[in-house]
Amino acid sequence: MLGHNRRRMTGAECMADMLAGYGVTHVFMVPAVLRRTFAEMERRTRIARIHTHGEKSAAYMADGYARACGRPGVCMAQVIGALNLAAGLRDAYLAHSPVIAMTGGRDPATKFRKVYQEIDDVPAFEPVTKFNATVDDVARFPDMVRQAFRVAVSGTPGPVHLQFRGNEGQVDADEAEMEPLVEEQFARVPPFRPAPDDAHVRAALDALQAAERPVIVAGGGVRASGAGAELVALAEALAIPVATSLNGKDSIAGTHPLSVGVVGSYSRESANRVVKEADLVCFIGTETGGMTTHFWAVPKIGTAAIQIDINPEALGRNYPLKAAVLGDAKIVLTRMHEAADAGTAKTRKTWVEQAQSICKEWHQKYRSLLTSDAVPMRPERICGELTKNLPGDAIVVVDTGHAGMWMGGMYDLTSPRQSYMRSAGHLGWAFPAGLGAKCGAPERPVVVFTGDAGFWYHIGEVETAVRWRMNTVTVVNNNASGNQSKRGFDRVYGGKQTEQALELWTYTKVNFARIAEDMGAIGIRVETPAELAPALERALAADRPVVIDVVTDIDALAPLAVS
Ligand SMILES: Cc1ncc(C[n+]2csc(CCOP(=O)(O)OP(=O)(O)O)c2C)c(N)n1
Repeated sequence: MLGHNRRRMTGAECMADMLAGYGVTHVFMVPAVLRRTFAEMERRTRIARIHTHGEKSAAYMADGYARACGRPGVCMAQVIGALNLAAGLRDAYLAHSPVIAMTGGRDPATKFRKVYQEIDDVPAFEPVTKFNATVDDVARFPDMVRQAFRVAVSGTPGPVHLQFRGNEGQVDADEAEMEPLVEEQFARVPPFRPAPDDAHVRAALDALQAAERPVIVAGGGVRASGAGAELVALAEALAIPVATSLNGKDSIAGTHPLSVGVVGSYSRESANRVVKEADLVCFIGTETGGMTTHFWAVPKIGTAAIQIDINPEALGRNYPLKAAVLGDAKIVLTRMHEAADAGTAKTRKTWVEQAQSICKEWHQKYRSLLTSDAVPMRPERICGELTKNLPGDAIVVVDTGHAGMWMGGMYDLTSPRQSYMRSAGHLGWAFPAGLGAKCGAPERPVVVFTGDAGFWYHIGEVETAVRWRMNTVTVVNNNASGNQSKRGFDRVYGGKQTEQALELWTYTKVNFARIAEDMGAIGIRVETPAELAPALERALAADRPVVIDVVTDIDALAPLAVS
C-alpha cells in the first residue's frame, strides 16, 4: 500500500532505488548533475552510468535505448548543459520515443542574481516534451519520478523533462520521509492496450473488404505496439499489400510478398505507386504526416481512408475517414483478423498481382545499382550488401538525409525479428542512438548506417563506445560531403555551381577507420565492393566497436520520391 514503507532517506537514495525499480540499466549524461544520486546508484544498483562527450549525444543514446527495448531511456545534464540536452530530445519527440531527461535548475535562494551559467531552461523543453516540470522539494521525488515514467510511456509515447533544484540538482542531498515506490506497469511501452469498439472494427472491416484495391500504411505505432505479426496476419488473410512509414519499416519484412516498401518522401518508388493506385488506404499507427505521405500527395487528400490509432486526436487529422478505430494496434488488428472474411481475398487477386509486378519493376530498375561493381562505390551497393549480410536479429539504426533515403528505399529487412530505427530528422542521431540501442538490447547485433556528415557530429563517442564496450558496427557512407545538398545548391546556382559553391557542402577527405583505431575501436576501410561483405562478417564477430569506412561516389544521388 502506498505510504506503507515510508522511511527517512535522501532524494539520491530514493532516485537510485526508483530507477533500478523501473528496470533502468543505463543512464546517459555529462556531469555534474545529481552527483549524490550517481554515488547511490553505484552503492545500491547495477545501473551503468554512461559519461558521454556531449549532452546531445546523451539524449540520442537514451532515445536509441528506448526505441530498442521499449523502456524509457534516461539522460541527464547540469544547468549549463540543459539546452544541449533539450536539442537532443527533438528527435525523440518527433519519433514518439519515451525519454526521461533530468537537469539541474535554479535555486529559489539565488535565482535572478545573475548566477554563473544560469538561465531559465524550462521553456526550451516545452516544445520537445509531453510533460515538463520542476522538482523543488525532495519529498516530491517519488510522485514526480512516477509521473515522468507514466507520461513517457502512455498513449503516444514521448519525452518528459524534470528539472531539479540546484544547478547540479543538489536537492537530491536533502532528506524526507519517502517511499521509492514504482509502478511496474509504466516501466515500458505500452502500459495499456485499449480495446476498440466492436462497431468501429466492423465499419473498418466492411470498408476494407469492400475495397478492390486497398493498401495498408503501417507506422511507428505498429512497432510501439509490437503488432508486426498481427499486421502481417491480417494482410495475408485479406490479401492486402502493405506499405510502411520510415518509422514503421520493421513492421513487415521487406522480403514478404505483400510488402511494397516505404511510402512517402524517403521512400521506394513501388510503395508510392501502389499507394497512389489504391482505392482505399488503411492507416495504422501513423500520423499521416508530411514525410509519410510526401506532403499529402501520396495518397492525395480525399482518397478513401480508414485509420487505426491509440491517439484519438490523430484520427482523421489529414484524411477524411470512412471509419476510425481507437485502440492499441495489436488488439485492433487481432480483433479485425478474428472477424475478417478471408473469402473476400480472392476478389483482390488481380490487385495483389498488380502490386507485385510494380515491386518487380522496381527491383529490375535498381538491380544493377544494388549490385554495382563501380569504384568509388555506389551507396545502393552498400544497401544491397546489408540486405544480404545482416543477421536475422539485427537492429539497424539509420541516420537522416541521404542515409534515410538510401536505406529507406534500397534496404530490405529479411526477417520479422530484425528491427529498424530511423532518425526522425536530426542529422548525426544514428551513431549515438546505435550505442544506446546496444545498451538496451545487448544480446542483439546493432548496425548503424550514416553518412560522413552525420558521423562527424558525434565522432567523439567512438571513445565512449570503446570505454563501455558498446560493440556496434557503424557503416559510414563516406563521400567527403553532405551530397544530399548537391541538388539544392545546383538549383540556387541556376544549374551550375561555382567552384566556391562546393565550400557549402563538401569536406576534407578523411579516413574514419584510422581515426576509430586511434580511439581503440576496430577500423576497416572499404574501397571496393567486394571488400564489404567480408568487412561486415569480421565486424559482426568482433569484440570491440567497429567503424567500417566505405568510400563512395560523391556524384551518387538517391532517387527522388515519385508522386
Ligand atoms: C541537425 C540537422 N542539421 C541539418 C540537417 C540538414 N541535412 C540533411 S542531410 C544533410 C547532409 C547529409 O550528409 P551526409 O550525412 O554526409 O550524407 P550524404 O548526403 O553525403 O550522403 C544535412 C546538412 C539535418 N537534417 N539535421
